[in-house]
Amino acid sequence: MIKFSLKKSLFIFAVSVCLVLIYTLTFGQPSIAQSPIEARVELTGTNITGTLFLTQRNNGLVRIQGNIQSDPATLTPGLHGLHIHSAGVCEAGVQPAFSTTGGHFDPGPFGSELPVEANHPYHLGDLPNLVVDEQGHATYNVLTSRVTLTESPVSVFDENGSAIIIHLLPDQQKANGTAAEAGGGRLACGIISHDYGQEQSNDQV
Ligand SMILES: [Cu+2]
Repeated sequence: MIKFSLKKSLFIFAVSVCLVLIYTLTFGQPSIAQSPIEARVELTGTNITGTLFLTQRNNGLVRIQGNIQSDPATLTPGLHGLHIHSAGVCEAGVQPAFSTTGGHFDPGPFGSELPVEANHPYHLGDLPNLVVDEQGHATYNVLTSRVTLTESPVSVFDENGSAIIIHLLPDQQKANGTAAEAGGGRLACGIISHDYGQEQSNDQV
């Protein structure tokens, strides 16, 4: 009888140890730092302002949406190239303006950011054109599977950050085209920021 109880106690002890071990392995690991799934871009350029909100969905797609206001004499009605560029540094005073953002975001191993025309329109940062109306207003709303906001090999939050650029000309999305055919000069720039802010343009995520 005593022997049986001892066996039983040992069994219960062993089961308890196993349960503690399973619990520790399951819940006790330090959680992997979560990258943000929302981001914001404040675009500025001569007579151009705008805000874009980036939201990563559960399936990994990133929605980029927001509004741009401008003087239509600067940001002319029609199509304008819009891309994610490889560095989060917007400097209007350099020549050419906003060249501090580098080429189009295109991390390796076969990425080619510069010259811009080399891998266009297959850079991960290549996005659909912005459509500007007669008043100089534009609403942008696209989904991309090319980049993430969370930590990944294609995250826009890499070591030097990323920026969004609005170009002078339409992006003709042409392979083996010229830099001008990929949008030409840079009119507005905004750093992709972790700070999503309170306001949202809408909840269409
Ligand atoms: Cu660009």
